[in-house]
Amino acid sequence: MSVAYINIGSNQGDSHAVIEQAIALIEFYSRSAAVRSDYITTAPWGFESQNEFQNIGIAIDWDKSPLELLDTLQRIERTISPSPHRDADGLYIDRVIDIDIIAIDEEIINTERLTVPHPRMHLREFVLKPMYQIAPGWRHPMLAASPKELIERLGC
Ligand code: PH2
Ligand code: MG
Ligand code: MG
Repeated sequence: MSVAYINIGSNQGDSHAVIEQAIALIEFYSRSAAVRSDYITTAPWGFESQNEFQNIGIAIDWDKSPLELLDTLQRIERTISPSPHRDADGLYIDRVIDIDIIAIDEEIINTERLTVPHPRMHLREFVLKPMYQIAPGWRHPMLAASPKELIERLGC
């Protein structure tokens, strides 16, 4: 059994409602009750848009493989909203729902489909602050730092 740390974001539509729907589906498929952070509201990171994001961090128990978790989360994303997350040039665009694996215990995974810990987690306030709430004792296995230390390094 591992603990999976997941971040869910939305900056289009009824963001809180779709995020709650995503959490309910994740709880159903993981047969686990999510530990959840507060919602955090931030400006879009890495692209221009007037629509602020709502993000939340959750922790769940997961007893299958990391790739089965990725498949499950991608299926939930498509169930909630089939619209793409990037434009034709590969740039970020507004999205109804985005569900990202941030970490699985303190494992390091580097495969074509999945990189864990999430490669940009240490650059993102909307990932680090929820992570600090749900997993203050977790340590980044490559950066050797807790969520609080990563928040301090980022200066947010
Ligand atoms: N997700 C992105 C790009 N930018 N910005 C915020 N504030 N929140 C996000 O979840 C987010 C983002 C790519 O997935
Ligand atoms: Mg994302
Ligand atoms: Mg994503």
